[in-house]
Amino acid sequence: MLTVMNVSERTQYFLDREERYGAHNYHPLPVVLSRGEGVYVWDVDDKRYYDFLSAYSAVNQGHCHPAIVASFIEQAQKLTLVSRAFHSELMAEYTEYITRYFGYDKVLPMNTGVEGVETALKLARKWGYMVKGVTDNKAKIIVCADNFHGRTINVISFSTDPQSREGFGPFTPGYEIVPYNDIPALQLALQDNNVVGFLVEPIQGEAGVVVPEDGYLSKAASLCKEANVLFIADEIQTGLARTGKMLACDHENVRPDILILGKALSGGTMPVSAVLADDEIMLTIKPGEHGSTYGGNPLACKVTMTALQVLQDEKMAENAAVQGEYFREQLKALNHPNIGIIRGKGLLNAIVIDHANKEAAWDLCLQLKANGLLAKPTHGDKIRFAPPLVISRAQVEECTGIIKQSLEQYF
Ligand code: IF1
Repeated sequence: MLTVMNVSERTQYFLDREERYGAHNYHPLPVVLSRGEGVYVWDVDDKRYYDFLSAYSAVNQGHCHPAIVASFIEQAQKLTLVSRAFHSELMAEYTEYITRYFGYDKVLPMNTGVEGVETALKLARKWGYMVKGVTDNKAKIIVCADNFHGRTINVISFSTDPQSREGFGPFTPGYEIVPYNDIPALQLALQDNNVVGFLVEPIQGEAGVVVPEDGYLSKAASLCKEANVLFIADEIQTGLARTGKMLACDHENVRPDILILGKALSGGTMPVSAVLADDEIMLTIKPGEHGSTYGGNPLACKVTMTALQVLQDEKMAENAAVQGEYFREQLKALNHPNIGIIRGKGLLNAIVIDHANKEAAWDLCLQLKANGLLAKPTHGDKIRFAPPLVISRAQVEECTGIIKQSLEQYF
């Protein structure tokens, strides 16, 4: 059964202090971290853990990647923010770098992921009115059930998760929800000429790493093309080498009309998001119509170019593909009766815990913590396993051993 879970006095001190002064908008695992390096994090008692969450895929490059931190420090001592009232030399260098990197005409830089999503939705609507010719205020955007695209009121307007929505209404109109991974439902929804965009996660992260069937993305993209509707890929969690390709859309050779990036874009140093599109879409937003104080700040530009460069230089997508495959094989080989499903792509994986006790996934995460591996359940019975993409084969083996040991101790 479960090893008795208690925390050290020092940990409890930090938990109590945060409880007193911090909003209670999260239910974190009872661990207080103070240092990170590569695949490891250390708590305030200097206990080392494997980080199998990677801050929800924001530290794909590993904690405190030396080259990314060096760029951060160098730029932080030079120029961090001028706002967009003025130009900065790094904005010219960065916009060329990232648009060449992903093959688009232009980039609109923002900060958090949800700001990137909001920007993409505004672009799709603007394009709908100015290019497609949809009647003003009639634009509709198709989204998927069980989506997660962030927590602003507009974005939760099309969430199907009661926990994300309850008590935050009234909501924004203009969205139609179709089941994920359901081509006929999408086909039907696309018949409405007011539809301007289809917003989709190539793999649904928060829903529990739900991988659509092969061909779903490419079929959806071609249906959107036929219907003159923008295919909008939210690659905030699945992008940047996480699934074994630079973008999850690359698995099906799909080129989104609007590409949204975030999280690991800065290697976990600061909030950086980016929306990429070609001129026909991007230039529908005119000067003064959209932006953000920190959007495209010199510090973000510098750090992001390094964060993208190391993904390529260190072949992190390739490593994610190889180690992810190996990890799933190792998990399957455990053949554990309480692991219902193992699913994922690259190093974005999850298991579904099969057990009468609905707290089993949470309790197992406490057991994993006691054994030196940090992971967190999502939607009750699923545990996401997503280590930094720098993990080695030997570390995958060690972590599978920790998972095996924890399963044996708990069940
Ligand atoms: C939290 C979830 C994951 C995202 C996708 C947009 C955003 C996210 C596909 C918004 C953010 C984060 C938010 C974070 C936990 C984490 C998360 F559990 F909330 F749903 F990863 F699955 N699109 N996901 O995954 O980006 O504005 O947060 O920068 O605690 O809310 P953001």
